Amino acid sequence: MESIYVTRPFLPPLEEFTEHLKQLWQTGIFTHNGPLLQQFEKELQDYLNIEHVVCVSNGTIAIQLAIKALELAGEIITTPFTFIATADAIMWEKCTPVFVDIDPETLNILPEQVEKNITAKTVGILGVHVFGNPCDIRQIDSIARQNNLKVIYDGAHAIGVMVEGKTVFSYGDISTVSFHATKLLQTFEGGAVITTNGSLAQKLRRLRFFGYEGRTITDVGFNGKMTEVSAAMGLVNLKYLDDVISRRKVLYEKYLSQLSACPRISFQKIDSQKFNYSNFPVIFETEQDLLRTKECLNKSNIFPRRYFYPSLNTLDFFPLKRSAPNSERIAKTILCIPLYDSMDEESVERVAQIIVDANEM
Ligand code: T4K
Repeated sequence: MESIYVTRPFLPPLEEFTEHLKQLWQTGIFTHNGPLLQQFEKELQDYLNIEHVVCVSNGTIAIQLAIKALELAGEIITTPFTFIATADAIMWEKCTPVFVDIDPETLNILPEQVEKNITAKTVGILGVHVFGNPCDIRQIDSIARQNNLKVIYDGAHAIGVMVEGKTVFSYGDISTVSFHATKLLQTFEGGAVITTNGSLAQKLRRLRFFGYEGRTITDVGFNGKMTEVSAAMGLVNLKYLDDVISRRKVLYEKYLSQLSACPRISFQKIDSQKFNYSNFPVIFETEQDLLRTKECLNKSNIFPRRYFYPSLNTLDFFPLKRSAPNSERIAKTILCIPLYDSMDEESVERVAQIIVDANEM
């Protein structure tokens, strides 16, 4: 029986990608703000209807670049229910993550917890749009304004998501996204830093490229560039992004209709005008239920993933210790089940049936 993984990358028609490779072979330009990168950034800006998209080598570097560009030094309030990269980026930039609890339904950081944990050392808020579900942007932006804090949104999963008629990336000071192989828009590895602020965008471009402004070195920068091969993949895949999202919607709704009959599981509450169906997380009543279900799926060669486990506030190497009961409980009881555009509907039915059977009692 063929294995079913939590995700598979979207693959465009190979000839559309090799067409771009021919150009690379002709020009010999592989990196350094080349023509394909410029075109990809322009097309992303048009797609998102936003002024500034700065592509980088991955979604982790994107967060680091955002922290650097905003010159944050101190405590950054963030969620413990995220991929480790979010908190790693904070630590690599010599800031301290302050983990505050999440809403157990939306799975996103709670604005009232953010507000409660602001101290004289707080310099910023790093919200994560978990599984593409937008944070409570209005409240977070307003808390930040009142307290003179910067806001970064880690939108690693959130390409294509809209809030109040605008891309989710248009809120806060800077948003970041990942174009990793496992993401809806993939460039092998890749990511972007997105802002509506022109001078910040210029600074992000400088920092991405060793601190150069033209031929002059003006800042301490680093190497965060995206290659032309990645940009080529992005250009091709962007054309298919809406189709990918539509296909995932069909599969997502199929899961939802089949699994809703199961009284012992629940689902993420989505708060978005236009969602992207980036994951299908299932929340169990207990960790035992999760482990039993996972074992049943594994026996049928189906490999879901425990995104995100453990809750980051429980890891010893983060300096500030805080409890976050909602996040700790959710991290122990949530499982992302397979969902990708090339998955067939029979496989969705099979995965859902195994979950229903494992939770009948
Ligand atoms: N912020 C958030 C909230 C994030 O979730 C992430 C990354 C980031 C920031 C940082 O963005 P990047 O620096 O990664 O651009 C995966 C991804 O590596 C990671 O991008 C993602 N989030 C995280 C949630 O998941 P793993 O350890 O689960 O990946 P892996 O290799 O086990 O892959 C999962 C499944 O995908 C496999 O079962 C098979 C399939 N797969 C994977 C790869 C790499 C493929 O079919 N082809 C592939 O090339 O981390």
